[in-house]
Amino acid sequence: MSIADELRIQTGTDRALAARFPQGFLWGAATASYQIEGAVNEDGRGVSIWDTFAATPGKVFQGDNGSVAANHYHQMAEDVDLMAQLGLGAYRFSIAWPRIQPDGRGAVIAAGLDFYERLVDTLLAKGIQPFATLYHWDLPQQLEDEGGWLKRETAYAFADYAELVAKRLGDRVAGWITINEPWCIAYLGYGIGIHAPGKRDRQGCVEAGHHVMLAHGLALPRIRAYVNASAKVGITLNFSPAYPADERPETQRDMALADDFGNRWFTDPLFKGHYPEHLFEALGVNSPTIEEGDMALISAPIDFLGVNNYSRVVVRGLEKPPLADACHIVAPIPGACYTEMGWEIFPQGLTDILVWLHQEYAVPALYVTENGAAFVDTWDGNGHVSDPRRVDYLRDHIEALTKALEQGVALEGYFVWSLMDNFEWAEGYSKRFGVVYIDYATQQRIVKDSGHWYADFIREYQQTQMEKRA
Ligand code: GCO
Repeated sequence: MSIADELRIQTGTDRALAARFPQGFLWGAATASYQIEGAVNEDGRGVSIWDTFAATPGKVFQGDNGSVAANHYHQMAEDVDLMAQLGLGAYRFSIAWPRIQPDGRGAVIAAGLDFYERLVDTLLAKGIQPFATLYHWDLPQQLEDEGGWLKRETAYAFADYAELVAKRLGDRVAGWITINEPWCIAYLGYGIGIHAPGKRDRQGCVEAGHHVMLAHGLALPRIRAYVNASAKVGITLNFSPAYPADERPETQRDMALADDFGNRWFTDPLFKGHYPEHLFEALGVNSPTIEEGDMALISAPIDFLGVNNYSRVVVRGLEKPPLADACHIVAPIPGACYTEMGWEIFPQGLTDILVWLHQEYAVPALYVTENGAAFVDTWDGNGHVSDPRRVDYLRDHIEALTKALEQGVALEGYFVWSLMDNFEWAEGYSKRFGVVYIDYATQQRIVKDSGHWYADFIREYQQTQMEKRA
């Protein structure tokens, strides 16, 4: 920990910040199956689209893949111990569909369900609430071979899979997230092809987006049928709030386009039961095929919305209206600070997106299900990884949450992305997001300064809660 950090803690800044959070606020960390588990050929796991994509030359940085990753499949108990040491109240993980159903439907692998059951029980034994994401991008390859998310059938297969997981874990999992980031699945995976399955098909991209939302809608009642009364069921979306570079009318116009594309594409159907009016036209495509009843399924009430936010975009209007995904995004922004992902550090964006969701959609409950930063971290070979910029990032974003709470936002928890360094999709292992460092050569875990800071902060929070009650 740096001297500056120590001083700040001593002077009570973090304590005062911690005291501003309400009772019962959940402090957690998040991961996803393909990014940490490894063990891709074990216990009958089927092939996922990310195995295939990563094996395709040129798709992932340096040809990295998730076959070993952070070896979490084998070090799960140790990882849960670490979470307990950090004092986490909740852990968000994802379930790998191909571990449960190697072909995406039919035959179920007992060992797959057993693994997640062990994880859930190990968490509960340590007093950590399990939050399970059912789909964080590792689609069984067999389903992709049949058309993947371009096909409606995939949504029905997902609902069957969701039900069988809920049947097994429904009595123990506190939070259920059907799908992680439909926008990334549809646009990055089927639109521009920088994520698995690597398709470049503009029309297909909006069809895929609709089928992913349908999957969510179909799965909701099937999950609810098996979960206990206090469990919450929701979905996680990613947000990139848009800000104007100037006051020209062209800028206002393009900002609205960027907002429809980056934010409203999935919140409008979820909470208003229709897609943004001009979105598909603005993307230069036709509306996806929507069957009768789809929008009612998609907009059925959820218990919470998961918000993933890392950054924002600043838009400068072009002379002629661009396609919604081709607005001029100002970069770099003069004077701004960036993470290793090239994402601007802009905590106010997190406040704004939470307040907007509250005001625009009256979302019943919100969790920040991902927020964090990649920096170049170096391990000193002993017990220390100094990452002062991540400490600042986390503190500033946690402070941004208090500004949303003050405006009446029903925010119930925060999950830092990520618990540990992991396979950062197309960036491979080149980007480290963890508050725990992974030495990939030895699979040793080293808590970074940011992890120690987060643990201290959680402790401060708990103490202030106790004092309030006394
Ligand atoms: C996402 C994914 C995570 C990423 C993280 C950093 O939000 O894109 O959910 O799996 O690793 O966001 O890019």
